[in-house]
Amino acid sequence: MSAGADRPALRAERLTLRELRMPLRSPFRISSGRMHERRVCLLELHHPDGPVGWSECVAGDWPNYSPETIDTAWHALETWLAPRLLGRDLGSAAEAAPLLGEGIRGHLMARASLEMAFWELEARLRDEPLAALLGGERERLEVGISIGIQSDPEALAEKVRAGREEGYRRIKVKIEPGADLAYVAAAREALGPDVPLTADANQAYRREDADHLAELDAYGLVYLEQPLEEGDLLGHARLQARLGTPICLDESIPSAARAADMIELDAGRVINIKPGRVGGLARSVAIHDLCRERGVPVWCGGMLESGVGRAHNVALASLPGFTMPGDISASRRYWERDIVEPEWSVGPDGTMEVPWDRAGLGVSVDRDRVDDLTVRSETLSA
Ligand code: OSB
Ligand code: MG
Repeated sequence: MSAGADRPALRAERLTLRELRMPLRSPFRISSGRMHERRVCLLELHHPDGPVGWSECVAGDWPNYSPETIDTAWHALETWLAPRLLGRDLGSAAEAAPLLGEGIRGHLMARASLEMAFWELEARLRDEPLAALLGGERERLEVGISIGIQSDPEALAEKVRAGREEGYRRIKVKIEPGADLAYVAAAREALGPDVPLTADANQAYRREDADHLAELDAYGLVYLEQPLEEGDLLGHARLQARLGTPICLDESIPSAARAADMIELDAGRVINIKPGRVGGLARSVAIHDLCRERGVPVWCGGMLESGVGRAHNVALASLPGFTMPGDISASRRYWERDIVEPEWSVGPDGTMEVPWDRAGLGVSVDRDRVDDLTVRSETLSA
């Protein structure tokens, strides 16, 4: 698609990077680490005529979920990525991902953040919701929550019950060796047999743990997320053959090609798509399209995003292949106060509205709030 005569070209002259410190309402623990506060990396892409595109880089403080961190992403953006796209006319944001991938290995979260800012900028220039630009259809999304590892099964049961009372359509609990069977049992007991429950190990198990993991079959999980190391597709295939519970891959899937391998090997039967992990929205849509064609359900994951990253996830999750509830919870589950207006909210029926009536993200960025939370910023120019 090329820019129409009445629409300015998709182009950015400057990129502002900001690091915000946002305290989490409660600490979040996964098998490889605990987070008390989120170091949020925000991108603001400036079109020469004034419009801006916002996005968020989901890389963490520490390389425990993936090798990237906010600091490596900042470095990649300023050194290799922004110079490649600033000052350049793009026909559409779909051109960004291939340009950012040429001769660059990895750094998918950094690449994703810049790519996503171009999508938002294009949506603003076209005066269309981001969901429309991506091919979204849903008016409302069914959403779930992800509950970190708790001190004991009783504490988890309490959180699970509270999540359910808020209406969430699916409850996911984090597990690790030593905090698994009894915890999942307590969660299942708290929910009763019919509420969708899942568990996420964030790679904490080894192939030798297959017998142990097979005991999870007793709890009727919708899926078991990322039990083994990210590179171990063969191990996941062997484990899947031993389990009644479907495996869902998260960290293992950076691309549509790897998703195709998963399907061919039967290394997993569900995919958690996180645009940050896979290098952006175009690559997310490619995984979605492949999975849809092959009958593999997908859902949209989360990385404890601020309201800006959440907006991108909401738009993506409105595509028709996202048939399972995502990790897209209300702003107030994470933050005392979010950086967008209105904040993201979830109805008592566990659904979130896709903002079809507003262009771009569908929410506005609260600049005063952003300024208050910013600890460093840098503007890069073409
Ligand atoms: O594996 O899905 C994960 C948070 C940080 C790192 C990894 C993961 C998560 C979550 C949070 O589960 C989901 C959310 O943002 O609500
Ligand atoms: Mg996960």
